[in-house]
This record gives sequence, C-alpha cells and structure tokens, in this order.
Amino acid sequence: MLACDEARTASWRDARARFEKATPEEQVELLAEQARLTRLDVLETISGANLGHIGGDYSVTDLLTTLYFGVLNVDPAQPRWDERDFFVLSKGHCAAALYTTLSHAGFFPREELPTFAQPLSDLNGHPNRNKVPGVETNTGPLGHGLPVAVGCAYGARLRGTGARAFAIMGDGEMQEGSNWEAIMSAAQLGLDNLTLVVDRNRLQQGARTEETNALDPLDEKLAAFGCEVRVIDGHDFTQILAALAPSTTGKPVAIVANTVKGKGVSFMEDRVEWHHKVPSAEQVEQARQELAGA
Ligand SMILES: Cc1ncc(C[n+]2csc(CCOP(=O)(O)OP(=O)(O)O)c2C)c(N)n1
Repeated sequence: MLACDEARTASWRDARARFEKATPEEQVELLAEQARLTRLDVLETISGANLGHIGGDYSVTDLLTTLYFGVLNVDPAQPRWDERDFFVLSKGHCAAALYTTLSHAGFFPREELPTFAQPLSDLNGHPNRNKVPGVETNTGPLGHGLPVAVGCAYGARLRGTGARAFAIMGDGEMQEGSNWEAIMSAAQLGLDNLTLVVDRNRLQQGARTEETNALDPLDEKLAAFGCEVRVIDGHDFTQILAALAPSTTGKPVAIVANTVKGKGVSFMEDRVEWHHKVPSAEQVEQARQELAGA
C-alpha cells in the first residue's frame, strides 16, 4: 500500500483552509486552477503509460476537484478514518483522474503517477482499494460503485458519524440495472446523506448514449425513483458547489452534471474516439499549450 505524502497533505490542508475563507469568486478561481493542474498531470500520466481514458477523465475532472478541494471531509493521512465522508468513482476506467486528484491531496506521492498501469505498480488501470489509499472500493466493472456507496451512506447513518457518501457514475454506466436497484434502496432507506452524480457527457465507449440506449429524460427518471434531482453544468464550479450541498428533502440527492467528454482540449471535446485513445507526441504538445493557457 502506498503511503501518505505528508508535505503535500499539509499544503492540501492549507488549500482547504484558504478555500473555506475565500469569497465565492475566489473559490471558483482556486478550483479552476487545481482542475487545470489535474488535467495537465492526467495528460502526462496517460501519454506516459500509453493507455487510459482521457476523454472521461476530463469530463469528470471538475467534479472530482470540487469534491476533494472543497467538499469531502477526508484525511489523506488517515484514509480509513472512521468518520470520513465516502467517495466512490464508479466509472473506474477514469482512474487516472482519480489518482491524480488523490495524489494532489497527498494520499500518496505525486511522483508515483508515472508508474500508472506499469507492471507491479499499485496504480492499476482500474482503482484497487487494497493498493491505493483513498480508494474506497474497487471499480471498473460498471454498475458496482453506487450500490457500495449506498452501503457506505447507510453504514454511516447506523454508526451516527454524520458522514456523507458520494458516487460518480458515467451516463453510459446508468444503463446498468444495478444502479436503479441501488437508487430504489437509497430512496426506501431515506438516505439523505447520499449524493449520486451522473457525469452526463452523452458519450459512452463507442457511440452516443442516446443512440445506444437512451437515458432521457434522466432527471425525471431519477425523480421518479425517489431522488432530489439537481441538473447542472458540470464544469461550472459555482453550480457544482451548490449542487453538492446536503439534501433539503430527506431524499438522496441525484445530480445530473452536464459535461463535455475531453473537456479542456479542443480536439478531444465531444469526440467519441477519445474514450480510449492516447494522444500522439504532437497532440500532447498541443494539449499542454491549450491547458497552459486555460
Ligand atoms: C460491466 C461493464 N461492461 C462494459 C465495460 C467496458 N466499458 C468500459 S468504459 C465503457 C463506457 C462507459 O461509458 P460512460 O459510463 O458514459 O463513461 P464515460 O463516457 O464518462 O467515460 C464501457 C462499456 C465495463 N467496464 N464494465
């Protein structure tokens, strides 16, 4: 198991303290800069490994950044602290975005990122809770993360810790029936400490979601299954922060985060081939320049 990077955790704690005291405009700036750094590291990580899921990493980056740098009550020095909030990245193929975010908070050294998906590395192509501090549960097979997050939310309620549980699913992933069973349970149990976020980038592995197995009207379906639904722009930090606030209705919160696959790099945005494509050397350079100017 990788160990905490205490220096980086100290600077993450400082960043969180600055965030708490910042104005709403400053908070957006802090999150935007952190997300930019994450996208840059994801680019290097994936191009170095010569594999990964950069399109989905970039659609979920702003959501992950807001959670870890503005919302989650976690401690990178004690990843399994009993009273922590829980976060599950159910779309586990986007491990590079999760690893980068965790390393920026100091859960493990950022210097490990270049080992991503290499033989004997702990940073497997899909996250493993026994290898990577901060990973709550192994994901990769789609449709498994939300049921675990429901259990985390229920467990926290039974133990009375006051903790919240969050899960992010891909929109293509919502075609897995297990998600809908999990949502029914969460509603039945009145888990108002659960927030599920659908990364609604409208693309899945090889095609558009609506051409594969249509999800719309997704908001109405989630509401009919018993959720308090919030529809947002998943790249607008003000909207993300507001949507991540606790439930006001006693119901689980479902956020439909409208996002762009490949967000931040012009030639990747909303292009299905960037689900699993690796940028060439020229494309890496262009992406670096675009992200540097972002
Ligand atoms: C059960 C299962 N079936 C198939 C796959 C292969 N797979 C990996 S990613 C993916 C597409 C996921 O699309 P989406 O959930 O929309 O993710 P995003 O577009 O955000 O990357 C598929 C089919 C898988 N990981 N698990």
